[in-house]
Amino acid sequence: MDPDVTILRTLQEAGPTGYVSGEDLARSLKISRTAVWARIDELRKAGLHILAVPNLGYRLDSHDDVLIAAHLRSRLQTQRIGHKILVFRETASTQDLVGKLAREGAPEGLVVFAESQKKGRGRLGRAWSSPPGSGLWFSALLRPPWPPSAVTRLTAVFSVAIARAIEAETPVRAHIKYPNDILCGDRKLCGILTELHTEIDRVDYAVVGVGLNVNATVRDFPAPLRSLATSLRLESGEPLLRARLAVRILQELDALYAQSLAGGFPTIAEEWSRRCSTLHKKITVTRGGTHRISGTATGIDEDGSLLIRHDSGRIEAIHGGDLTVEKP
Ligand code: BT5
Repeated sequence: MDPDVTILRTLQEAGPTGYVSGEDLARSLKISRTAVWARIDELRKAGLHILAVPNLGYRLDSHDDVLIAAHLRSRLQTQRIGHKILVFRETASTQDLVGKLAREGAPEGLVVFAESQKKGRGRLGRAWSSPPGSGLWFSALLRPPWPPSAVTRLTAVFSVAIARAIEAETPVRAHIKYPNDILCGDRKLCGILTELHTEIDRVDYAVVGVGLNVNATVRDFPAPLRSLATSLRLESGEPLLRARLAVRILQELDALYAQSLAGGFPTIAEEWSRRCSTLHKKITVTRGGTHRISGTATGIDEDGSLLIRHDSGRIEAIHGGDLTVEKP
């Protein structure tokens, strides 16, 4: 195991007030005390606050809002998601990075975070605003053994995982809006982007990107977004530790993804429906700019497609598109 992960796990196990001696760390890692010191120094340079007190040892101050791969890894207990984590200070788009690593053969479960993105994107080439340090901008690599038509499930799995994590870690009440948004009231808190690489009738890989506004203030958003977007901080009135939230999201994702692989997607679809604010309402879905489908949203099917009941009673399954709720 990565020595940084072992060091951080040991410091976490000692608790917020406990110290671990350099000698104990050196013994369990089978390296010298000087080498332990060098690792700790690197972790400090990366932004972690680790106290060193003579005769007591090292203590981790858990109130740092930094994203560090070893720190995230040390707190995860997952089967698949996050077995490898990379964190970049700045990148064009985490989607592109993960796509490139996928083509080079990276295994499922890789997660890439960036503190900021220069070319963060949404669907259909739309821009995603990703200013430094204010949110969680990450992409995960998955290789589900599903036909391409079933991959919309992933967007639902991610939506439920994020909604659960927000509920567990914050006082904010968020809800899902089909197909890929998490909102607070009418404002967008999070967007999910599922991109696929397919081979005839199977998925080679899927890259699922998450943009979640965590500590953004109004000024962090570009002017046109200020009336449309929100953040967990704006909603709850206080800043949050992004690493803590990230760990919770990855933990929930791991459990839900495993459940969907084991045939348990219908239960996830039920939870998605309970958390979705746009069901049982008259809606219009616009696809390809002009193609409109109107009816009542009733749920999602086993592939993650939205079920719409037309006035005639006919049920149609659709995926993608932009949804608007009709005013009564
Ligand atoms: C999405 O697209 O909502 C998917 C966004 C996915 C972003 C993540 S960040 C990590 C990974 N790397 C990437 O490059 N992308 C993914 P869509 O439904 O098309 O919504 C895009 C629209 O959301 C834009 O046209 C804006 O109106 C709005 N928007 C842009 N930035 C926003 C932000 N930070 N918060 C709220 N809304 C935003």
